[in-house]
Amino acid sequence: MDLKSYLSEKKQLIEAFLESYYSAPFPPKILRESMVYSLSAGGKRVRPILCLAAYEACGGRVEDAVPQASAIELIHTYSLIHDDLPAMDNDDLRRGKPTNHKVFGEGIAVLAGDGLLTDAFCLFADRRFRRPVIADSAIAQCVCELAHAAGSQGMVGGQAQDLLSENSEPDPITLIFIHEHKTAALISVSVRIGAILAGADEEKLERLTRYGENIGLAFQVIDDILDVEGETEVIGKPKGSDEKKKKLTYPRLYGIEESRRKAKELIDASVSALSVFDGKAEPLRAVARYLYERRN
Ligand code: GRG
Repeated sequence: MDLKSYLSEKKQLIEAFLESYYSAPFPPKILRESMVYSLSAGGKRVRPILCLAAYEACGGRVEDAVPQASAIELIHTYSLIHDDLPAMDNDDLRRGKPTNHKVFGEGIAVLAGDGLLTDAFCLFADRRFRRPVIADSAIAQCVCELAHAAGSQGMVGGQAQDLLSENSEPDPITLIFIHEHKTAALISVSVRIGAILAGADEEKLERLTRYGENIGLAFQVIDDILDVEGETEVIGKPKGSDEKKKKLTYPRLYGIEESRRKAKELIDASVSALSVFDGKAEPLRAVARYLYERRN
């Protein structure tokens, strides 16, 4: 399949939706500007694309799940804005542009993140953006799973442990906790949401959960590798920042070669989990391979 066209088509659907969602002005003007600044800064849109690809693999029509998939990107963008704050990673560059607080100030950056996070759930459950093929019960289950994955026992918990582990001795159990919670939880729930919205049966949901958990973890291992080996201009954030902050990462604990081997093993496991699916899951297989080879 032509993955490049697939990714670019889905990215366009998501970006067009997000643009229209925030097209109407609301006061105070700077809050909306700040939210739209980070949202439109050009991320890869991996999480909503995975959600749409899972929806499609379970027999859904991509167009029907675009609003709910886009809501996940609001949560991801909030996490990046907060992650860059001086109290967290204190970064100046994100997605190749000055970070939100560098442009709008810390107070507005915190609130832009809060706004995106909260709006995500409003959008997800909003009847105006729900196609009749999607059941109310599926929306309720997804809202709960999404909140759990983003919250204290998911992404926020992983971020807290990440912060607490700076300058600490390398420890494999803590490393896996951070990666599974900070990064894999949101990626994996994105895949599950696609399946739940499409009304997938237990076996398909279980297989897609396994797929999501494996690529979620692989995604962060590759992110760790890119922080060492990537180019600042390509990765869109300063190279070597993990090392500078003495972060607990795969390369720090295992070295680059072993990290790459681990990432490959996780990607292979994710693709194997899809064995019960037909050709409709081809985009999910291709995305897994693309994530392994990505340069940004
Ligand atoms: C609650 C104050 C407060 C903060 C929470 C949870 C959190 C902030 C941050 C954790 C999120 C984080 C930065 C995870 C790292 C995951 C990661 C690899 C992000 C980069 O994702 P990409 O590559 O980015 O998909 P693009 O720019 O393509 O969207």
